[in-house]
Amino acid sequence: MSAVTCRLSNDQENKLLSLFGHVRLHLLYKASIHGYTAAAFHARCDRQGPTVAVAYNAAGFVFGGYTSKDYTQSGQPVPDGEAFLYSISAERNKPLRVAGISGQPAFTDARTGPHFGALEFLCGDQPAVQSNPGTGFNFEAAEIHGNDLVLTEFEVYRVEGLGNFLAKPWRNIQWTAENRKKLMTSIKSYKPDIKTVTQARVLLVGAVGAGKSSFFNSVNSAFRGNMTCQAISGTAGTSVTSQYRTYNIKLGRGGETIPLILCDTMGLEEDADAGLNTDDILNIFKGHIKDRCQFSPCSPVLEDSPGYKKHATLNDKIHCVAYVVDTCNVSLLSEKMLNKFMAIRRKANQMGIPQIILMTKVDEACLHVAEDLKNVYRSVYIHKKARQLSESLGIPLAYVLPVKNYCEELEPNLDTDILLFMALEQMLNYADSFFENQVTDDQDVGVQQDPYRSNDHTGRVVSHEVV
Ligand SMILES: Nc1nc2c(ncn2[C@@H]2O[C@H](COP(=O)(O)OP(=O)(O)O)[C@@H](O)[C@H]2O)c(=O)[nH]1
Ligand SMILES: [Mg+2]
Repeated sequence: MSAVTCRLSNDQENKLLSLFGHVRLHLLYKASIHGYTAAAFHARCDRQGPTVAVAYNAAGFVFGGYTSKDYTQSGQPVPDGEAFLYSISAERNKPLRVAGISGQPAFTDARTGPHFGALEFLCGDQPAVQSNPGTGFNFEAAEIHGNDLVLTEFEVYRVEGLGNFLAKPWRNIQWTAENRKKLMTSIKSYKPDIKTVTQARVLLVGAVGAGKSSFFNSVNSAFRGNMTCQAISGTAGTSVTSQYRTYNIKLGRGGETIPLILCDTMGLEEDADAGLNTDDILNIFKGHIKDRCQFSPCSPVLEDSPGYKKHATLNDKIHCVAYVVDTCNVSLLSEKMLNKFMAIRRKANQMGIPQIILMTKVDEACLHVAEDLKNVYRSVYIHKKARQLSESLGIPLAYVLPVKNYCEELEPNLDTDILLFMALEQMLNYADSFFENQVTDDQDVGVQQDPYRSNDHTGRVVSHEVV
């Protein structure tokens, strides 16, 4: 028997697919082959999961209904918030999509053809549709089917791969040039809440190869508008970075710096005597480690070492910690590595330093994100990894920020910049919480607030949960 082919033209199929995102359509039933009967439809379409019915008429309309629920012939009305009716025509660039009337069932799961209230297909086992706008769905009949209720074909497809995407993104991002500009301006104009502090200092902590150095390079590139590679990044198994580096980010070549310093450490490694030492971390937090100080995994930097800064001010302290984790490795984080993170977390908590998670390499972790970075907050996989990380480190999901670093690109691009800038903006918000705590602490011990307050407070409002 020859294979049953679908009737959809390429243009119609693309328009239909655009209603779902990243899915495949699998033809289950074709009335001209299997029969224009409810029995033939149910024989092929019951218990198939999400399906879309596709009707064709001589007026050139392709229209129908989607439901995420099974057909089972239960005789019951079925509520389905995801169900919709649609119509595609050559004149419209975009398909028309009609959502269900709130509180009304999406369809009746009877022994009839697909029965979406307002549209009932295969009525009386005939190639016909009954149209009752206002029952379950509201629409202009002429817009949906051009008032031609005779079907020239009727098909039902299983909608596959919906699980790869969330119904709603877990963060709403404006992927626009305006938003990029807004974020950039907000970061550039940031002023710490304390007069004596000029820049917020953010420490990047994470395993070797997590993407710490690349994050700085990427942010720097995003601000400059061309690719930079000031921090050495690479794929060597053990830490490529063995120096403590504090990086200023410049607005263009030779331009002014933004009010945020990224501090890049040697990577954490599993073994107790390898990678960044936790004693060194404490000194970094307190502002005692100078730029370019050489670390050694076996011996922490001592007070008389040349890289040690005895008199550290609030300016030198770390104001926010970002744990950098490779999204592909979230499930592979060993207990030893988690213990190292937790030891650092305890110290940061004691010092009241806000902490966030940077999830890097989202492009490597999920194919849909590799295809289009805008899928980052819609990918089920990325969401799962973010939740997993949030649980293992005990940091709320709101503090998890997915990013993609620049690695192969020759020029910055809008979507990548937006994610990078969003991460920076959050870092600044959380650094503000640190400054606010300093002021409160000082007030608690009777120090006047005024000398510490910046005259030019940005009025940023943050909800910082004490971790
Ligand atoms: N595809 C992809 N590769 C990345 C990303 N971030 C870093 N890398 C690569 O991962 C490797 C390690 O990065 P690096 O910044 O040196 O890690 P570090 O040890 O934490 O400083 C480098 O080869 C980078 O090019 C990312 O977001 N996406
Ligand atoms: Mg590095």
